[in-house]
Amino acid sequence: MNSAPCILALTGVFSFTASVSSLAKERPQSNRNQPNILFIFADDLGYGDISCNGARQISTPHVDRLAREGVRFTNAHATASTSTPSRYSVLTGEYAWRRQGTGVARGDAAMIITPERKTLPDMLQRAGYVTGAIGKWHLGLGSETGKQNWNERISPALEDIGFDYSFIMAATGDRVPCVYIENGEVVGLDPNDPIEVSYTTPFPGEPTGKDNPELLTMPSSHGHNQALINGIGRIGYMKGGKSALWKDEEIADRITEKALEFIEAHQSEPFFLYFATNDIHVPRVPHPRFAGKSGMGPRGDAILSFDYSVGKLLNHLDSLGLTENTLVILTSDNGPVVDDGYRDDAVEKLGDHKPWGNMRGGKYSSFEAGTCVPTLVRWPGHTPRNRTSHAALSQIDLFASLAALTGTSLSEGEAPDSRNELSAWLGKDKSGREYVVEKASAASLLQGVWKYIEPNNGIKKDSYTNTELGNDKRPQLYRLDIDPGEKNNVAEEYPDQVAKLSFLLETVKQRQDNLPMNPKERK
Ligand code: NG6
Ligand code: CA
Repeated sequence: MNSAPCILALTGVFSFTASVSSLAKERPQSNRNQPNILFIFADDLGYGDISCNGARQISTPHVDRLAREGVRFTNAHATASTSTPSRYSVLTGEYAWRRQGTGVARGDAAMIITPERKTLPDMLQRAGYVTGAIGKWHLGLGSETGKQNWNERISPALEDIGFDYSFIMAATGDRVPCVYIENGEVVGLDPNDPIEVSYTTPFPGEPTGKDNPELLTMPSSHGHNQALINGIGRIGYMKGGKSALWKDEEIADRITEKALEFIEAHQSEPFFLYFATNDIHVPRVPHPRFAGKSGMGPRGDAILSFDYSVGKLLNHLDSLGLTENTLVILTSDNGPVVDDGYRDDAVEKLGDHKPWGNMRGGKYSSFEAGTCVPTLVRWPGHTPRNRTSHAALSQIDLFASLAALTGTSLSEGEAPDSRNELSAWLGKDKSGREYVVEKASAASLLQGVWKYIEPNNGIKKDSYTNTELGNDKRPQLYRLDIDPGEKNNVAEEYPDQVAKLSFLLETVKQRQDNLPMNPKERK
């Protein structure tokens, strides 16, 4: 695949600058030509949840602005259909399924990406970027699961894996501890009211969703009956830290405000901001100014809240004069789910809205809606305007593509599964990746119009979330161009395709897919 000449030229300049300045000091001098990178990572936002992808019952004008001013992708994939593995892949450039312990993490999980690992923000630091992570984390903290002392600075934390600044929620909105953590320290903690967290044992005297249902403002539909915080049952038990507890309806504003501050503080150096929203994950508790506004219940209101945050960020770039020099990438960690464990009217008020677009499955699923996520990229002057691209993208490639963009060389073993697909991510190359690997219970491989799902013994449908998981004991093969809803398994009609794709999937698993291991040779 050919990279556009201007990119090659730019890359050359960047490499030269980076290597010269790295001789001078450890952290290379900022290069003002390197674009800022704003990565907006929505949570559980479905392909069909935004109006530029066809939603009619809900309007997302700020997200749509990115589509108008940049490229909208129809075939872009998260590597997994849940959060922790999907985020792991973005930040390490390695498929999460290669490692144990990368499934949906507890709120007291130890750091899943350990300090010796080479991460995307490490790489961008080498390129001279200031790096920040704001919002949902869900990749563990500290060195030992369940052993963090939440009342001291937690170590290791994000600063040890490449982030100069962090303001995060440890895991998810529905997992304790329900506090913000800024640079490893709980924000607003009263030392006289220390925090204790347990994922095994309730704290005597503390209310729980299970024992005190009368205190719940949002009843759960499954699980979510442990610590009872702000009237909402959570996963995990927690005690103390009352002054530090987040207010659910303020999370979007709080993290967006922190993002605006980060951008403003670093406006004159290249910055990388990993902005991971809590919207539209459960519990969906949007600010009162959005409550009831979508007509679709809290799930729809959370989409409005997400769009509002995007608008705040884009307007901020405008007002600081940074729009031209900022690459904005907006995507989601996995596909949509309607009822994800709280009775929040999402099912009742869905109406004709289709969070999964014309695809099958959703979050947790091997079918396409699990990983084919909304994806928009804008870098004025470098991405075409108002372009729709059907190129095959995988978030696994962000690492090597951003390395190419910034002229940063990757060392042996760094981001092992990531390839430079910058030209496709910028809307130039029309075909993109040769194949895409996705993982739910089963692994799938997508190549051209074909999608193969490996045989799997898992249950077919998750009755709690009403999700078709895509599991089948037989191999599955779908032709996505004529069957985007994966309704007709044509594996028996095309045994050669099944053999070809299953072989390719196995070779990827064995890391023998002809990928040159010398990163310089990666395309
Ligand atoms: C599930 C939770 C769900 C959500 C998910 C992780 C229950 C019953 N369900 O176990 O609510 O938290 O984990 O979502 O507890 S993710 O987007 O962070 O992967
Ligand atoms: Ca998610």
